[in-house]
Amino acid sequence: MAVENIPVREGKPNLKDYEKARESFTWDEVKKNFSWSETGKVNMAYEAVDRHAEDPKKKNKTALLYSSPDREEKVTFSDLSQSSNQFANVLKKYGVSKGDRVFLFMPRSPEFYTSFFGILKVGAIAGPLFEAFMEQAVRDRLQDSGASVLITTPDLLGRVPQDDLPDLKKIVLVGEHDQSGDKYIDYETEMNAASTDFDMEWVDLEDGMLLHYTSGSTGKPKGVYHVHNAMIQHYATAEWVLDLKEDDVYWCTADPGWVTGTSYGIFAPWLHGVTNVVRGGRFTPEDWYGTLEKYEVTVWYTAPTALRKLMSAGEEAVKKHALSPLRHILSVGEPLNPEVISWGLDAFDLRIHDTWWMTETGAQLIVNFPSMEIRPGSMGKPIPGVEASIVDNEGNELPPNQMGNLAIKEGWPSMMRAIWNRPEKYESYFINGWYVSGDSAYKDEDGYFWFQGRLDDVINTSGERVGPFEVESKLIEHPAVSEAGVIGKPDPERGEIIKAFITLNDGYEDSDELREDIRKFVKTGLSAHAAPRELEVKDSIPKTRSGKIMRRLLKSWELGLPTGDTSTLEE
Ligand code: 6R9
Repeated sequence: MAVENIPVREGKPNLKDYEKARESFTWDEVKKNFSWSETGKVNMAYEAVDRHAEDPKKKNKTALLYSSPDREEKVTFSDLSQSSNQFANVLKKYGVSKGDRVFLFMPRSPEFYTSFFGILKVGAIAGPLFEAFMEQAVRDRLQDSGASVLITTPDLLGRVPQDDLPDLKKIVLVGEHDQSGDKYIDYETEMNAASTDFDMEWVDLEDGMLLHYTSGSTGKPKGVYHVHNAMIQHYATAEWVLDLKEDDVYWCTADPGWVTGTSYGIFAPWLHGVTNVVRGGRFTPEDWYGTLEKYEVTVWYTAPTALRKLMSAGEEAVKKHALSPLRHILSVGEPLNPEVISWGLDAFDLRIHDTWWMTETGAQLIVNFPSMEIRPGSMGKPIPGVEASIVDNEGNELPPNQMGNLAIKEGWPSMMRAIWNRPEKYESYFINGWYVSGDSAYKDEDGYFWFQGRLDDVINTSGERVGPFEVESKLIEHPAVSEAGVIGKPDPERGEIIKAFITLNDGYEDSDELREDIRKFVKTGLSAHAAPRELEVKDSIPKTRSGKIMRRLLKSWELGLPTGDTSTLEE
């Protein structure tokens, strides 16, 4: 069923015509909003927190509205400024300095945000990890980054490797515990003893701020490295795309282990001094509608997988709640189904605005502005200061309506500056001055971009990127599994689900119990979202002559599609 284009809505949103604005735009205009444009001294923690804490009109404003099933808290800009100063003092006391990597492996909580800004204040690089990670996933990231300090909770400590991490000097424990020894730092004790004054470590715009690990189709997860300069784009897109204003109550549902949870769950709202809702705990439709209602959320940034779940919870669920303060909804992470947009019109009487970007791009690049007609199924158009195109494999631009590589002209402010430890990997993203995203798309005659799929094999399940290689590696660690090939299989609710094809070692027979045992093994060894929902036992796994698993072929078989070129298939 085709969903009709949705015209611009007059009324509350900012209807500035950004397509016009792009003609004369330069990023220098945005830089004028920051004090560093005059002083040359920069730190994201200053612009997002301390600047508001210094402002008599803003210091007692609620920065963080935190709630989880068993805890509720309001944190002002002044509170957050002081507590992050305290934590910066703790880090400094234990020798953390500029450029060091400090990782966070903990649930969303006020302490998370305090620690996060404490890390930035000493000039260190923050590495947020999903709390769902299992030991191997934590190990890979701590090893590659060479993190010297990890902040975690006693509950999660069991998944922190105790060996093979020579760089890891200290573990900060948030919450009651019975660990002793030099390696452990008690958060509460140290915070109580620490001063609320701290001399900010001023850094350069190009100094490191953040490492986000993300999965590729081969090899270990890669560390995408971002610098303080990214704030220029976080600030601008918060205004243009999120349409944030002084008295908004903003809720970004993303976990800070995902780039959306930092760029838009921390930086974008707080650079503007906007009240930010953070909800911990598991997703339920009732709870999410309840959160929107209770905090009178006005701007909401979420993901298609959540919207699809809300949609399947039915009309009753939404009509029970008073959501009239809500005025703007946005989505990111995977294609936004036209059906969901049309449901949103009924459920909220609002348009849902799709946005496209990646961990590597650091901030939104292709979006639906409030000032644009929405074409359901399209990701929208590039923001001012960004040139996007469709190119062939040599980096030549293709004409409208032709599918190819979605690519961005190098040089936007929030672009990653490196892949940690892997310069050759970083270089491989760029062809002929274009950053090549790995997504395929086309552009229509009017400049709207339409997503087609991932060009590599990375799986996107409920908005989480999962590398098949990671899952395959874990599968073959199971004593029964000989070989494994993993693909993403289209799924109406989750975007894709993980399907694994395996061969068994001698002495093992296919059975429901065995497959369930293997699933559990991946779940506890890697993470719940990486566990295959479907598992099929085969006699062999197709591979190339050089030994690479042909996932493309597995996928074609699974979906009953033509198999394409199989010349490299091993006999
Ligand atoms: C922010 C984020 C990036 C990949 C990207 C693409 C997919 C993101 C999308 C979308 C269709 C959208 N993706 N937004 N696909 N429509 N609006 O998601 O970062 O986790 O690195 O994923 O997600 O495939 O290449 P990340």
